[in-house]
Amino acid sequence: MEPLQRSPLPLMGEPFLDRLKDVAKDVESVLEEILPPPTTCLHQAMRYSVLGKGKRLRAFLVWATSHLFDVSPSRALKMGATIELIHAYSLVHDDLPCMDNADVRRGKPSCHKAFGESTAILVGDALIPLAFQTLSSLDVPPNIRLELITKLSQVIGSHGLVAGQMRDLGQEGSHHLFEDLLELQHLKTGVLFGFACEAGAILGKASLQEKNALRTYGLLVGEAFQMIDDWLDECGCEETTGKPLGQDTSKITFLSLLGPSGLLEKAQSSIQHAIEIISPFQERSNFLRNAAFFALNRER
Ligand code: GRG
Repeated sequence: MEPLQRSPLPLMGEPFLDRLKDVAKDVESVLEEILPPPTTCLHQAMRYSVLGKGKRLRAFLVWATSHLFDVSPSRALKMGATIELIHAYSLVHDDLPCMDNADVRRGKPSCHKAFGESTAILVGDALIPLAFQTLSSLDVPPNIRLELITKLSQVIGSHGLVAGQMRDLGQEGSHHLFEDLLELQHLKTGVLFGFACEAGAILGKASLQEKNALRTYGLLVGEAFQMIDDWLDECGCEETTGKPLGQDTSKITFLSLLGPSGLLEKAQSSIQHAIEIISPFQERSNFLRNAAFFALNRER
């Protein structure tokens, strides 16, 4: 496989990576508090699946979009933690033998490998209500809380994440054409990225136009993120990604459909488009611009 020449990181220097790390650390502390203490097997398994090595990029996107509107960091972090709980549930269920059947996640045995299959199902089942409980306790006006709850439930339901998973399992639709695969990955990956960015805007009482623009930015970043995920599955480094390579070789992926250079070209154009969309926010959107470059150039 020819090496993927990804672009140098124009704006993504140490300060950005430090900020990403700082936000991830803060989100981790919020998650520590939200999760029940490890006094039962179920609660131990929940903490095992949520805490640890996640990049927390979705939470970072909430933080960075809410930064555009001077939202208090504590609200943004709680919102980010809510999305990370949902993301963790989707990973636990996706790894199950009846789904993607993956033994390793974030550099350690996946939840069902460590705690058994039935516990892993219940971990996912318990993380969803915990996420909504967290959201419903957010210290914001009731109309904002309701908008966040409504949108999150739409995004993760049978017209969002779950629909994407059905397609991925080959239970619905087809993904032999590029457009079909794009729609599948839009549902499986994009919509949660889009919601993370829209959530920051909702917290910031942004206009409808700003909310739509930021959601579109998130969808495009999610698209490129997934393309790079497909590339890393074949050409990444196991130690850095925290999971075995080649897990998707039997699947139709962006890499198998486009080849490395076509994939890179498409991912770069999505990132370019995402950056254009946020340009009206000027310097305040530098974190978002760097997050887009990070999605493209990441090693894990
Ligand atoms: C409804 C069971 C169910 C699943 C929905 C979201 C999803 C579909 C499955 C999750 C598994 C998966 C491979 C999704 C694609 C998106 C993706 C690349 C996830 C990994 O995200 P990272 O790299 O993970 O941000 P970390 O570990 O950093 O949090």
